[in-house]
Amino acid sequence: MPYTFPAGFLWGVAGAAHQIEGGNVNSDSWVLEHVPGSPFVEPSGDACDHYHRYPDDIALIRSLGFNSYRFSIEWARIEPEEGEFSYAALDHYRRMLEACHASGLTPVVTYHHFTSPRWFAAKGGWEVLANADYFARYCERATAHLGDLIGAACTLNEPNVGLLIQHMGHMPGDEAMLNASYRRAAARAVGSDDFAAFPNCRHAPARDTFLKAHRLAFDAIKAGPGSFPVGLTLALVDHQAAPGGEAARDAARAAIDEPFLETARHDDFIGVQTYSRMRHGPDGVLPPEAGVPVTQMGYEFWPEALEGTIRYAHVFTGRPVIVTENGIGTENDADRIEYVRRALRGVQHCLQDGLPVRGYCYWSVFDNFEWSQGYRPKFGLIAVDRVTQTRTLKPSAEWLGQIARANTLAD
Ligand code: GCO
Repeated sequence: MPYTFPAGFLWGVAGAAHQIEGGNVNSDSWVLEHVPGSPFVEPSGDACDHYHRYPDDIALIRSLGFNSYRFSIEWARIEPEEGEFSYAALDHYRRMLEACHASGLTPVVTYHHFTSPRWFAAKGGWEVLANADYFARYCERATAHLGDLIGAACTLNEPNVGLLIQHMGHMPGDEAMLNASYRRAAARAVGSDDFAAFPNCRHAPARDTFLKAHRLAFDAIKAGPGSFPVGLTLALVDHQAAPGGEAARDAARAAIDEPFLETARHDDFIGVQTYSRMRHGPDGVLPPEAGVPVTQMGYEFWPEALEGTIRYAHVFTGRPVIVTENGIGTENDADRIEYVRRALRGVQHCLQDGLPVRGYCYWSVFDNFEWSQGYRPKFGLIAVDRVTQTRTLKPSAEWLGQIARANTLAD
């Protein structure tokens, strides 16, 4: 049976400033991308030049059939030096928001999507609890300038992702992170004693700063202007227990997700961002199961994970859910369509069971800068020529746009 989604369901595409804007030279990531021993395989460079091309990009997103666009505003541009706010940068994001409204897209704004200004990293970044106040002040100033045009807001993007990746064994532990040569090289490059950027910070101390920063930011954004839902987004894998792995699964949830889900109980919604599952055995995380294909990121192709994480996040928090990210890195666009079709079936099942799921944003609108892995993974509905910046629609863009326009998932 075809399934029609609730009226007003948000159908969006998602992106993030540093991954698509290009030339984000004042960010902590830019510094790390250029130091000797950089953990990045290549620099972000021009990215998708979205900073200049947003009018055409927004019109393109709308023309495909979507009714929402999730993007992030860049702290490194808005507050280039401590306490110095750029009205030119804020006006840029105001024009983006106006372009969304003019074309009929509800803007979902992320205040922090991994990158921070250099000066913030030089002050110890997220490792220092008191630094939460800087983030709150930035949120207050940005909201003062933009709030009347925001449709929904995410404070922090995936503050738990470092804990998750460490748990998967794909990132060194906190002590190794502290002693990484690129961290010292970055500190030298900006003339400071230390340099703690989001990807290379010690995630155990950072956790408490994130939790504090989120609450302060929530209040700052709620002070207005504007009246729109505010929430947190989390990197949620569907934790599954193989026989005997129940305790390991529960321990992983308690360490990676639950402190954040706990605070989200006080929010307007919880942003669920899911790409795959994680299986736990008696001795910890299990490798991909034999016979299950893996994506370009090395994750199991497991679109059903989304249904599991929506249920988990909603039951834990009691809050409405927006799927703020779901997608797949693949060169094979038919696999993307298959992945999203199955993930949307999961959303359908949740809705049919009465769960308040308010929207679905595909990650990502463009093939873009996938952080340390550079431009190799292809998450986009739209391909981007790295030299000419020409945009080319993939079949999945039109396929998903058609579902969005019809608000219906066909058989
Ligand atoms: C994240 C981020 C995105 C990524 C995406 C694909 O989840 O890490 O929000 O910036 O690009 O998830 O890995």
